[in-house]
Amino acid sequence: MAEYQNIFTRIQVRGPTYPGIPLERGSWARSGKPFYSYLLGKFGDAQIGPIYLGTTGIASLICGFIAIEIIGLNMWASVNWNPVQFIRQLPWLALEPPPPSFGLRLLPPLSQGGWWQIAGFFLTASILLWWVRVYRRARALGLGTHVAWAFAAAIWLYLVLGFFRPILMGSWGEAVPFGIFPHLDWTASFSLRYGNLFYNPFHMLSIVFLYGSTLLFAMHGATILAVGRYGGEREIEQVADRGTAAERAALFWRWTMGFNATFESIHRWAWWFAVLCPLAGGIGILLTGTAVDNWFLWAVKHGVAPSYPHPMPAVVDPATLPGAPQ
Ligand code: 07D
Ligand code: 07D
Repeated sequence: MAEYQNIFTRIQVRGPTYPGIPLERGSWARSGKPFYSYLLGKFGDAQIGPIYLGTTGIASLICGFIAIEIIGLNMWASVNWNPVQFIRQLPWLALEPPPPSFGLRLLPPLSQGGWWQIAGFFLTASILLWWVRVYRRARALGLGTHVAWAFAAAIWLYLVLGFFRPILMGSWGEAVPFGIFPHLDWTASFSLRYGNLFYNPFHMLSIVFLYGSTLLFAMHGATILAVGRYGGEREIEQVADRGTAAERAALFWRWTMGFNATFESIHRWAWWFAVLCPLAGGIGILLTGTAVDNWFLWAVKHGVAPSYPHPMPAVVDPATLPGAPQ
């Protein structure tokens, strides 16, 4: 039978707009009179606002704006301030970190990584301030801080890529450039330089959790949509008080695979899979070039990849011989 398989929400709840629970002292007032949007209601809650600006939120937006501004203006300058070329070439433009010769020097010349450092500083400040906002808003509402800690896992990978690992390697030149395709080129050459990241067990684990997250998300989203007709999307009540929806959903999975998650545990599974993806990934990146220089050779050494016989005698690189031209 035909089923509703559309991404758009079917029902939009309307009534008096909801201002939210009273806030503790010291909080900012919420801004903006709430209103309804039919179009946004197709994707989520139709009520827009009120929004909480707050000190860290505003500071984060300002820092983010400065970072994007520095990145954008540098990219624009790199095409001689030509607006058409800026738009046309945008995905290929970059703001690169300092060259390796500068090591960990702070503030090299602006055109040689100085701007990259300043932009990185403001982007990082913006992300960290946004983290504080997420944490504090959760606390103000009496919530757990699960969202903040999940966000922290992503920030961990971000900081490993652009801050912790470059410091351990002694060079900002190890960090990721700003730019859409340039950061993909960096990713590919990083893998090549360190002997194929596929053989890094933490890259493997990160992929497990990435793929696992999509699988869990698909199973969970589908299950809840399937029992929506029995009120299944009232998930939290059904953690403790299994209605017919929860019973049916559970039985479906017990029938098809013999075991089922619960309305509580599935969210714990989802949270851990999502968090472990960048957490494991960050460990893998931190080890690369610091503890392990070539993941393929590492894998051969540990029996993960086969070692091939050497049909040719080893040749010494003439450049390393005494008397070789420098
Ligand atoms: C859907 C939520 C919305 C977020 C979006 C991203 C920006 C960047 C800035 C032009 C799922 C907003 C993008 C603000 C604009 C400038 C200077 C989240 C959703 C829509 N990557 N990456 C992308 C970032 C790294 C890799 C896209 C950021 C590592 C590969 C986008 C970071 C490595 C591919 C993007 C970061 C890596 C991408 C889509 C930070 C290893 C793709 C992202 C801060 C992990 C894909 C052209 C998306 C693509 C892609 C942003 C880091 C690899 C531009 C902000 C260094 C292989 N990355 N990335 O939807 O299409 O995320 O690239 O660390 O194939 Mg990346
Ligand atoms: C980037 C966390 C930081 C993001 C933050 C967000 C803003 C903007 C704006 C809302 C994504 C900040 C947001 C500033 C907000 C708006 C509008 C999370 C980030 C804080 N790989 N690979 C991974 C696969 C290969 C390589 C992870 C698959 C090749 C490198 C993941 C394949 C080579 C790195 C993964 C594959 C290579 C990775 C990322 C297949 C390239 C990493 C997980 C099928 C030739 C990263 C250990 C993640 C990592 C990473 C998947 C292949 C290189 C699981 C499926 C062999 C260098 N790869 N990869 O959550 O952690 O990222 O590695 O071929 O650094 Mg890989």
